[in-house]
Amino acid sequence: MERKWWKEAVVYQIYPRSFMDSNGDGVGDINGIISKLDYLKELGVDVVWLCPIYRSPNDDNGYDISDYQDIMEEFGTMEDFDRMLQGMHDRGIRLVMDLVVNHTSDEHPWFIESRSSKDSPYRDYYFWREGKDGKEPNNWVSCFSGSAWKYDETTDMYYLHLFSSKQPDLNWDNPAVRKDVFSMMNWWCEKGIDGFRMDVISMISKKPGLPDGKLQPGAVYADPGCVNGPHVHEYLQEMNREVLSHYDLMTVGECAGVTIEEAKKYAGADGKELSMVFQFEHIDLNDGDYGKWTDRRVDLKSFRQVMSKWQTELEGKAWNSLFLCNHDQPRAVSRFGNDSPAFRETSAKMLATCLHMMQGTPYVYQGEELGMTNCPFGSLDEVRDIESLNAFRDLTSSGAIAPEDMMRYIRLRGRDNARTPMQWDDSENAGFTTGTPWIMVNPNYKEINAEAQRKDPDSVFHYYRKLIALRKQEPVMVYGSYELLEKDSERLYVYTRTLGQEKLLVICNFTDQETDYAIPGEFAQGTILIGNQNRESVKGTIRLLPYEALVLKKG
Ligand code: TEU
Ligand code: CA
Repeated sequence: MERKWWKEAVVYQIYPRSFMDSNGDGVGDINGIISKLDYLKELGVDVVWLCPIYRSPNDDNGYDISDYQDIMEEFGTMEDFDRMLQGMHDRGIRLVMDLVVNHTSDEHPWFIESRSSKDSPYRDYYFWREGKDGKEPNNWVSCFSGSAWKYDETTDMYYLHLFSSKQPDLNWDNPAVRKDVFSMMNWWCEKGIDGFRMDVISMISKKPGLPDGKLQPGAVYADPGCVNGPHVHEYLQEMNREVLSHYDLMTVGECAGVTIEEAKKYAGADGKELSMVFQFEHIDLNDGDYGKWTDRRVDLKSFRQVMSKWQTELEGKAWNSLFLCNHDQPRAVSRFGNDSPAFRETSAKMLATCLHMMQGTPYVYQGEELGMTNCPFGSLDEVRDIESLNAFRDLTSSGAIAPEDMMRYIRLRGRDNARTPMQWDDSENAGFTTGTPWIMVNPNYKEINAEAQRKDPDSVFHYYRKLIALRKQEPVMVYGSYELLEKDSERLYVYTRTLGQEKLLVICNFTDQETDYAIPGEFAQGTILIGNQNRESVKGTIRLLPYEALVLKKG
């Protein structure tokens, strides 16, 4: 397998609005990030993926961009950005930027021009269509509820927005759009950034003719079926030729709806498109009748089956990215582990072990390295996320979900769980801001914060540090092949990684029950590489503690 720096790296994701506020306005900013670069260095991460910092009216926290080559005023200036990039590079940390080019803001000059008249040279930068029988041009639903079309009086036509109505979709079938996007990307590369995380890149090629989707019984709008469209690979290969291949970059596509077959194209070892993809199959496992708005839990069997499928099927053909949470997801320990005081730290370490020992590039989302949990939002007034707010409005007004149930689902699945301020210390507002934070601070910051954990060698923080450091010492963690053991266990997730003579055995107890496990003979002389309990040695049959994780290296 070809060695690449981005296969050996660990990525840390920063959501700038919630990371660190330097000037007391309650909003995280670039100078705040600069003040925490030594913290990232201490953790040992190699790459930062920075969520959007571009100029934006903030309808979707920066995923609605009005100028790709300028910085959001609340976050700072381009000079601040340049200092941050330099500060990262000085510490051996690379910077991957969020690239949001499926859509722009409706306040982007291209859209303002496009909207102004049917003859505008920018008209075909977006999707404009006539209404049908006084209604929307087709039945597509927006990812943020309601129709994906918005009527615009100026020209008496509708425009397409797969996300909020302030995020009109760019028309990638127009070569001028591609050319402008590519030149913007080259501009950032010339500045010296090290890669891109590509927002909903699997949706850029729409179905020709924009046909109606298949309506589910009782539904008003249908899934647009816009993922992995007919030209997506052609456009990414063009992007690769025009931009990516000219620099030494790490690229990761956010690919909702990606299948194994598609992933082999997006992230194929031939390097024609991207370095790796984010797939969401394990993330979508606990969806229900109303998508994510449910209290279903993920069960170990389906989780293990999905993860194993991606591990084995991409082996040698494409590259995985490994993540359990991000800025759109609830906190990993709350969702996949157990965030009660008794098990929070142990289960957070177990999940980290299970993930970082797999084949692929691991991602740590800010606060995950502290075992930060979901937030007990009291009422809708405390919710900021457009997705949750729109879904609450639609699903409760139609009577589909009772308001108190919906509030409960938001506490379990809402994106704001990931967006509460980073918990730096036990001072007011968790040390995030001296002002009023833009979103509530999780009240558990006195127990869970970076300062306390940096001092405690047994903390989740130091466990992540150790895992990240191990990756540098153990090529088998990066390049070893994966094999699942104990396929039918109700409690344990056990697998091996093998590279030549090197072999690791990874044992994770996903339950709050003690569980016996017989160590396979070939590991009888094994040593403990890492574990979340203070075991000195292991032999024969061991009794695993609740949420215990243990990695043995063949002797
Ligand atoms: O997310 C795309 C996406 O699929 C999510 O919006 C998803 O529908 C939702 O979060 C699941 O709960 C990307 C960004 O990561 C997200 O923050 C943006 O809101 C979105 O694109 C639009 O740019
Ligand atoms: Ca600020």
